[in-house]
Formats: sequence, C-alpha cells, structure tokens
Amino acid sequence: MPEDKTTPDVSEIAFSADISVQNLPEPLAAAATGTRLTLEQAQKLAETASVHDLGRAGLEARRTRHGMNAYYVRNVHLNYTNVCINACRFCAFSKRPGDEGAYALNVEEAIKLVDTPAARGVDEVHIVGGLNPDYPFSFYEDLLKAAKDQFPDAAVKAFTAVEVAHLADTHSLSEEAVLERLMKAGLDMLPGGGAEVFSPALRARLCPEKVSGERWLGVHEKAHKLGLPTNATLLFGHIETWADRLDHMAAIRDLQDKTGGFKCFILLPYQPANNPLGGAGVDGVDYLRTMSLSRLFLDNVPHLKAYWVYAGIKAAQMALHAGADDMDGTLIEERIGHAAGANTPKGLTVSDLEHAITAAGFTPVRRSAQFETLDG
Ligand code: V47
Ligand code: SF4
Repeated sequence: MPEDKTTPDVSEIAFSADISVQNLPEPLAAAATGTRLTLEQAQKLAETASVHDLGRAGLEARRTRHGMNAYYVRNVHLNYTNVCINACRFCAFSKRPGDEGAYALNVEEAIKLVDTPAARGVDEVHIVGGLNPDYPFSFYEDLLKAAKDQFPDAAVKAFTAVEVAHLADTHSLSEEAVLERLMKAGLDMLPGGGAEVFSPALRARLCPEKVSGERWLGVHEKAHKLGLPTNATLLFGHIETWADRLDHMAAIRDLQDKTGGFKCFILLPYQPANNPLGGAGVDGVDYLRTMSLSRLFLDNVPHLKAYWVYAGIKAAQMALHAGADDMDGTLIEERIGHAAGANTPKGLTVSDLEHAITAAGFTPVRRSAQFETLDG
C-alpha cells in the first residue's frame, strides 16, 4: 500500500527543532526546563506572552516529565443525586428538593445505573453528587462498598472536599473521621471538584453557600496526611482575573510542597448554559495559554488533565501540545458539564480516545486512577 502523504506525521512537526525551547524569552526558557516561576513572573507572562511561546515552553515541560505519552483511564462517572442545598451560580446540574428533575438514588439504583456493558472492566469509578442532607452517613459507606463489589478491580475516586465537609457538618464528625470511615468502606482517592476559584471575593459572588477555599484545601491536606491521594481543579473563564487564577494555583502549589498528595491538576473551562451566571465561556486561545501556564507554574504537580468533556475533543488534543499529558477517560455518562451546555459526547470508547491521542501525535497510555501505567 502506498504511504498516505495526505496525513502528515504530527509528531515530527510538533517536535522539530524549530519549536524547541531555543530562543524562548526568559523566564519562559528557564521555566520550561524546571526553574520555578514566581507569582509576579507568571502574572507578567499571562499579560504578555504569546500562545506560541507559552505553548513551546509548556510542551517542553510536559515532554520532560512524560515524553510522548498521553494518558487516559477507562472510567465511569456516577452522580448519585442532583439535590443540593447550595445554589452555585455557575451550576446547571443541581436541583432543590421537589423540583422537577430532582433525583436521589439509593445504593441499588446507583449501582444499576452503571451496570452496563460499557462499564465492564473500568479501572476507575468517579462518584460525586449534590449536598443532599437526606442521606444517612451509612449511605455513603454502603455506596462505596457496593461500588467495590461491582468493580473489584477499579479504584473508587469519590466525594469532593465540599461533600466531605458537608458530611462532617451534618453528622457532627471531624473531617478526619469522615475520611477515615470512607476509606474503611473503600474510598481510594478524592476527586478535585469543588475548588472553583479560591478568592473569597469571587466565591461570595459565585458560590456564596459553598465552603471556603481554605476549608477545601484543609480537607485535601487532611486526606494527604491520611495517605489518600487527591486531584485539584480550577473553574475558570467566568468573572475571574488572571491574578485570581494564579493565586488559586499558588495555593495548590504551596500545599503540594507540604504534602505531595496531589496527583493531577484539572482546568475546568466554564460552561455557560442553563445557569444564572451566563456569559460567553472560554475561547480556545485562552484555554491553551492557561494550560501552558498551569504546566509551568505547577512545577510540583505531576499530571495535567485536558478534560475533553468541558474543553471539547479538538481543544483537548491541542492542549496535549500546550502542556497537558492526560485526556481523562471514557466516562460513559457525564452529567454536570452537559447540564451546563457541554456539546461533547456523554462518553467515549477506548478506541475513540486512543485515536484522538494518536492523531495528535502522542502515544496513548492506559492508566489507573492514581496514574500507574496499565497494560493495553
Ligand atoms: O465540582 C460545575 C465544576 C466540577 C460547572 O478529579 C463546572 O479527576 C464548568 O471536578 N462549568 C465537576 N465547571 C468536574 C470535576 C472533575 C471532572 C473530571 C475529573 C475530575 C478528577 C474532576 O465541575 C464541579 C464544579 O467545580 N462545575 N458547574 C460549569 N457550569
Ligand atoms: Fe451543589 Fe456542587 Fe452544583 Fe454547587 S456545584 S450547586 S455544591 S452540586
């Protein structure tokens, strides 16, 4: 068969000498090769550096860590309830009790929802929900145990720091006690949701009922001390400034210096539909520049996720060239981003994901929830 010349070898283009760190202005060249950026330097880069320069530096920083690998996970998302006592202004997922479309699954119903042929053999079960005060504490333990029974080979990554704090408050327990009981029931990892943006002034406008950024960080610190790895997120592209984004990342970097417990940082581009906040959402160039700056600034967080559900598959492919090394997973049925207008599929097959990664010029690598490499 003659060689297909219509499809260029992306990896050769992407990694040619022209786009190496040579001739990058400082402090980008130094950051690309491992020198820590100060907040002031990062702010200046955010204001002045081009998407191309940031991208070259971000790509170099991700290549140093992960070479040509781009990770994905076979996973399933399970949202056990959308009933929530909070009303975050960006959220299109939550409902008040009794509202049309409000649901609160019991353990059997929740497990039935993910008992599908597509979910067989997943390596990660991601479970989150609204803050629903009607569940007894035993529900969370039973849900973890049932998820472990249903998916014995999978890691269970469940309950954001916001849910953990809610459980502590509503059941008069310390956050440590909540985490310890959940770990005993099968919790392997905390997801990174609920961090939003840490600025108190912004939280007062975006999510006034939500726990503070300080408390979110405190729950993650306690989890790390108990040996529970976690992820971190930033919701961006709404009303925040670059200074807000960087302050948020600085708080994550500081905690990571102390504990080393964060596995992955995930940029969540704001989805603007069906919520009271509205707005335009994130454009592609802003997404790529923010990805590169995250890779450079968060020098101590090993993985950076291009979450295809919120970014779109094409932007996520480009993000692999801007600093990201992970595409998240198959998901099967995502609800939070889709409620807010994400126009991506609700799930992808392994072959879709591997194709997206390969077409972008990278090597697909199947991983566990905690980023260990898995076979095939
Ligand atoms: O906690 C809510 C955010 C999060 C909107 O840890 C919104 O591996 C954008 O955290 N636009 C859920 N974001 C998603 C999440 C996540 C996803 C994949 C992997 C991991 C991980 C974590 O999405 C929520 C909230 O912070 N969110 N509404 C919105 N309109
Ligand atoms: Fe509730 Fe979470 Fe939605 Fe806020 S983002 S309203 S805490 S479900």
